[in-house]
Amino acid sequence: MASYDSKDLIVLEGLDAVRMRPGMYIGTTGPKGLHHLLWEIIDNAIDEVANGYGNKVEVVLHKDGTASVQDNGRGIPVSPHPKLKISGVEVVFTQLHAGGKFSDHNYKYSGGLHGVGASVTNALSRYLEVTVYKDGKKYFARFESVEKNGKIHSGVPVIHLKQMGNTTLKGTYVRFLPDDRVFGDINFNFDTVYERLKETAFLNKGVHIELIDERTNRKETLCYEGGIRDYVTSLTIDRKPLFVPPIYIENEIEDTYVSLALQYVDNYNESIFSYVNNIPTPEGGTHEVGFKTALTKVLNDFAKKHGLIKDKDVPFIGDDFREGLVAVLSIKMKNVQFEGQTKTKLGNVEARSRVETICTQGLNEFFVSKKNENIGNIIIEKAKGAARTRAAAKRAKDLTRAKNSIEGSMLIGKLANCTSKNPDINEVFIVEGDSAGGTAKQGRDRYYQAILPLRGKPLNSEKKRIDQVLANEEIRTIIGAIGTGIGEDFKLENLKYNKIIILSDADQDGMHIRCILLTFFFRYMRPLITNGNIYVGMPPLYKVKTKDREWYCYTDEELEAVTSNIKNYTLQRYKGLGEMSAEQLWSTTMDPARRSMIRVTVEDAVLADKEISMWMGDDVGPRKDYINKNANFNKLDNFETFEKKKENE
Ligand code: 1YM
Repeated sequence: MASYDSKDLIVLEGLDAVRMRPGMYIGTTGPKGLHHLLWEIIDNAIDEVANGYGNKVEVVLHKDGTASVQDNGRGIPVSPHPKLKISGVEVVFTQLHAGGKFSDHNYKYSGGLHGVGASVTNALSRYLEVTVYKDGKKYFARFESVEKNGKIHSGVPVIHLKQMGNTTLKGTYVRFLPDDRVFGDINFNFDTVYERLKETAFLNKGVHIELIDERTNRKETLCYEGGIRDYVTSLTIDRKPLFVPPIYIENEIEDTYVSLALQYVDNYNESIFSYVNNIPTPEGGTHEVGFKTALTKVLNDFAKKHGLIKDKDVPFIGDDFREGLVAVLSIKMKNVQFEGQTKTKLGNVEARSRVETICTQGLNEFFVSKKNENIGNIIIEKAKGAARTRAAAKRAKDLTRAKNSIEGSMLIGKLANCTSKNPDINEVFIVEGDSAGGTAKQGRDRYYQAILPLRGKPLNSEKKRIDQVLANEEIRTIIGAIGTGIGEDFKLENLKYNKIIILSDADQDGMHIRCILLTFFFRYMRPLITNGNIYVGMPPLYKVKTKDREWYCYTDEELEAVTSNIKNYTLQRYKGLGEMSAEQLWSTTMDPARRSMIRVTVEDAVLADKEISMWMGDDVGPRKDYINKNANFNKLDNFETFEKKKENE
């Protein structure tokens, strides 16, 4: 049986403090804190192999509730500490912040988020055992939490480090049982451990990590020869990377090691994952600033050098180069200082210039190479899109800011407004095409119906992005006419028309225009949709005429129904609104007593939004299919029909 004496307890006062206030050392005694115990041990093992003293770390979650970690490094020092007169192993597991006390040389990058070390794991365990394989010998030590005079003492060495015989192995094995008196639940979660190890494997290229769950007989092996390159690839694999493989650079300045992997994908997000000494820095900090500065500088230079910036182009800002960027930045340095709300932001000023220098040099080298020129072009193209979006959004914003003065301005020129000033009864028809717009102007009830003709042309090309839509003069006219403003500035009380009715042809172009408008309303004026102000007008598709009667049919089914009962009729198919006379348009489509309209719901708008994304993609096949399946507003399936009354009923 193990034994200990009073002098052991004196050494351990620090650990008792940990037990008294676990929160101060591991944050919480919930699942996060529990897993923290394991991270401390894993971090030590990883530090050892990452420093080149081994290549393998094995983590086991045992049936008895213990967890164990084994590495094949040098083994924790076993010789007595010169001052404390206890073995290195005991120092590591009983002294707070023991890491680095033996030597500062190889152990320079240690220190987790709290930097507390393995002794905290010991302090919060029922027991902890260490086996060291070193210089042909096997050593063993055991620590326990013991009760003496009604007090619990943590991490007491009950078996002092002792030699157990010879071995050909090398490394360290640690096994511990978290204390159920500290943690409510001492069950390790496989997925939590797996995700953490996966991140660790990405950040430490070539290190073999094995996770074994003996409770469920699951076993996972993790090893990434490409390191953070593989990390970036895994992040971009289902997001359409614009080029492969990721750009990769690594270098060192004055004991600061920097590695960077980056790629661009076909979306508009910026995803930078940064780390310092394998610790995530989600709040960023000086190292991220250094990287961003370098990226902006190098790409601007590239664009200039290759004459990619034309006079008409919007000048770039840094953000433009980070649209669609997926990057992992990992640095290792001494004496890290964390700042910020959650202490996950790097504060060291020296990191900024070092990272900037390394990234600038590395990226320049990459883009100077002839074979990478095309990648540079792709990124610049992407950035140009971002710059245009930005400029368009700003224009739209300025426009709405100036909305009070807009009424008399040029922009509103195309709007044929109504006489009434009562928004409750007023309607505006957004009509596709100038000629149909003209017809609608003649056919309307000018007292409460306004007409806004939309030139189809600038909108119906397939490659329209929403930013280009915003830049579009017609859209800006719509914004001005509706009166509410957009985005953050939106104010429903300024709405000038209770009904906003989209009137477009029943063909692909018309469908596209409808989608663009709905997407626009969805993204920038969503309350109009939730409030039920947006409608899609339904012009008839056919006119059936006999000697003494005529019918308008709005769907193929209706046509079928009408024509099955009559003989000797003529059939006119309306290909566009423009083919109708003013009187016909009024009676079939605009007259509230006779027209059919669809009130647009958020679901419809979401669908339109998705469709627009499809349109922007390059893969024409699925896009066409999708449009044909989903974009047919005349199919009515998805819509509530309002005011559906027909002349011929
Ligand atoms: C399963 C956990 O802790 N491995 C480990 C830890 C150390 C060393 C090797 C090590 C470090 C150094 C020299 C050094 C630690 N040593 C210390 C301390 N695996 C695990 N493997 N020799 C061996 O840093 O100089 C702390 S951790 F402080 F004793 F040096």
